[in-house]
Amino acid sequence: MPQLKNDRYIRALFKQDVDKTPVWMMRQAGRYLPEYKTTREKAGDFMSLCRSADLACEVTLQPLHRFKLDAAILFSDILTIPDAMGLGLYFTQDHGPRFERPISCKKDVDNLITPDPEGELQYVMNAVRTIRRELKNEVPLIGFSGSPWTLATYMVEAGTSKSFTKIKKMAFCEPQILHSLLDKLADTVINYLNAQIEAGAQSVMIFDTWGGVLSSRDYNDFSLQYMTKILDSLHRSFAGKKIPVTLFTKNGNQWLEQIADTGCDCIGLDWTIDIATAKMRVGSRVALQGNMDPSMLYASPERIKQEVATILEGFGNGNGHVFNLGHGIHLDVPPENAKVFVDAVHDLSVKYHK
Ligand code: 1CP
Repeated sequence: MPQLKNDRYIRALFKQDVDKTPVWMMRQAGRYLPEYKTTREKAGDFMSLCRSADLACEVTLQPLHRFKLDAAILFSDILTIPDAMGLGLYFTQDHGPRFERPISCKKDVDNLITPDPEGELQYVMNAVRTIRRELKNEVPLIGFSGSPWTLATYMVEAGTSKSFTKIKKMAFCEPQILHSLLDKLADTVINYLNAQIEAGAQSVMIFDTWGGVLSSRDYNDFSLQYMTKILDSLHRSFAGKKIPVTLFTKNGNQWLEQIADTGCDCIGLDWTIDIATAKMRVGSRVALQGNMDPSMLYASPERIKQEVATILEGFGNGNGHVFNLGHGIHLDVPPENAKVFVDAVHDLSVKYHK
């Protein structure tokens, strides 16, 4: 296996020495980049962009041509899984995802197909293979999936939600139906992420975007236990290389200790927690990813640099920090500000790695 030219991101996830703190941005490929909009127009619509290995590869690499990012992330979406399970994904005018056939009863769950990652989801694996070839071992490729709970919210709510009433009604009135859905999703995610690793993903991340809407008692039952099941069955090394896994529960700060107990390598932090506090609580056990407020990218270059410096100082000396935003980059952020951010992480972090 050829060596990565820049392996800072992988080394940081294993808490090994690095020369600078590695950085990437959630949603780094997307609508804030004019070149993304051009490629998306060429593709016609969002899912056609995801289904074309060449175009998905093109947009994956676009942010890497502009910024000195330490990792690439597969261009795809978490909703490829429910789509492949037969729910009929489509995007409405305002780009919100919707499903033609949402889940509302036991029969719907029983009828779900278990997708074959090299069948219905082969377009994702083809994108991974194409991106790996084109990356030429410059930086690692991150594969990803939604968590079972987060995928289930879209499948039961029929799209995005603010109050999550349909899925919570199912959770509290017919929990056995929801558990059978979550269990099927966990099995599907295991197959999907393992296939991404076999296709070339060098690290994987699980996005539990909506885990934070659960009560402190329900989080383990409906979200964390299924992520733990996934972690227990993922390839943790492949082709002689260890594969690090990051878990990100947005609004999940109250559960950092439990998340670290799953055996993940890294916890993704949103911006609401002080990284020094997070490090004190779990930093001896796992690496931490995060955690600048994405809206800070609207600020002046000076303010962005100051915020990066504060977060670096909060983490302090020692290994195990991957710099990132606390959630996805906003679509109206000036790309120049993203460059200021990435460069600041590299420039200002050298002193913590001597
Ligand atoms: O082109 C467009 O306008 C479509 C917008 C878009 C993009 C750029 C969607 C639809 N998905 C994506 C790409 C995407 N989605 C990536 C690409 C890799 C990257 O550069 O980071 C990733 C990792 C995702 C993951 C994703 N999709 C999540 C989890 C991460 C998060 O942001 O919390 C979620 C919740 C989704 C659902 C989704 N897909 C698209 C939209 C607009 C949404 C959010 C809908 C909602 O608010 O509920």
